Amino acid sequence: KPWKLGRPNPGGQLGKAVQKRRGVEHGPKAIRDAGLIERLSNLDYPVHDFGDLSFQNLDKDEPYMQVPFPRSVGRANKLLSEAVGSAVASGHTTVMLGGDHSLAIGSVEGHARQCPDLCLIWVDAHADINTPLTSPSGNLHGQSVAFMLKELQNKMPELPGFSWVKPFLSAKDLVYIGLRDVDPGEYDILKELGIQCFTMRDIDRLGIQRVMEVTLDHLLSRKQRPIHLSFDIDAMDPSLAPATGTPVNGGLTYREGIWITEEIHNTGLLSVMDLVEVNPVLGASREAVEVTASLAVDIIASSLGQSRQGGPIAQTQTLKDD
Ligand code: Z70
Ligand code: MN
Ligand code: MN
Ligand code: MN
Repeated sequence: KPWKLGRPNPGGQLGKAVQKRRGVEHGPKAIRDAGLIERLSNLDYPVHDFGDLSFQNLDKDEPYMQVPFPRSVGRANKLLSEAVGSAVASGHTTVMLGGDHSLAIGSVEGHARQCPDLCLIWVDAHADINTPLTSPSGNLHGQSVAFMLKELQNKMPELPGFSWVKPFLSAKDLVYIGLRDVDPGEYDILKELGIQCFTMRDIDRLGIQRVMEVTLDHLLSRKQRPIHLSFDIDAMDPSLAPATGTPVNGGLTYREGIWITEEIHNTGLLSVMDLVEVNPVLGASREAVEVTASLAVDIIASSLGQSRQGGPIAQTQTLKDD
């Protein structure tokens, strides 16, 4: 029985693939309710909550090929891009709460306008690198990265609503962590572009410490530059993050998730992070929603410097050396 957030469950009666995921727009409220602002305030930062952006669904927004609502999603992302861009420009380390992962298009684009040499760490069960032509579902949350990559420019049709997005990221400036549900067309793109991917199998093989070492070396060894962390809560194991649209078994443990974010924090280079795909309508119980939102708060706080040892961590050293 779906938990109802004190109001009728808008997704409950609807069977179709897109509509089934309704409710993800309530993710930010659930994350705030789980205490995000208080937790960040404890980290000695002045925290400014810019509040929610309001997005309108456009009336005549016919699917393009099989992509639903392209103009509305494109317009929302343009607004988000401007909001993230101005937050970064005014010197904030910025946290973007979703919503679904298509919002990364606007978030990373707005960040890149301010910081053209940024690199991107995509933590997700999914690669979200389908083009509208390879996508099995049509859903834009499975295509975000394809809009960003220069190398995919000639594989992207001109989608209504997205003419403002010009590809801005090179494949070498992107690393994936946590993949375990990759579509055939995505696999081909990842291989062809030689993108650095750490699937769950790689994490099992190498351990998360080594994965992060190689990730940060790959992105930062040539030069120090701003990091964009795009964290899809479905990267975490569904036992820890049940309230999400596309749970996939065999995900990150709590400690792997926190290790990733601690290591990113320790670079001192985190500039923008996204936390997306918390869907309070899909939790099987109130508790399922609360554990998911509370995990999201832990991931954000850890990315921004909350430590497990009561003080700052000197890189790859033991407690006594810190
Ligand atoms: C599938 C698609 C996806 C997130 C689901 C699923 C993609 N690869 N991404 N949920 N965050 O439809 O493209
Ligand atoms: Mn999704
Ligand atoms: Mn995703
Ligand atoms: Mn995902």
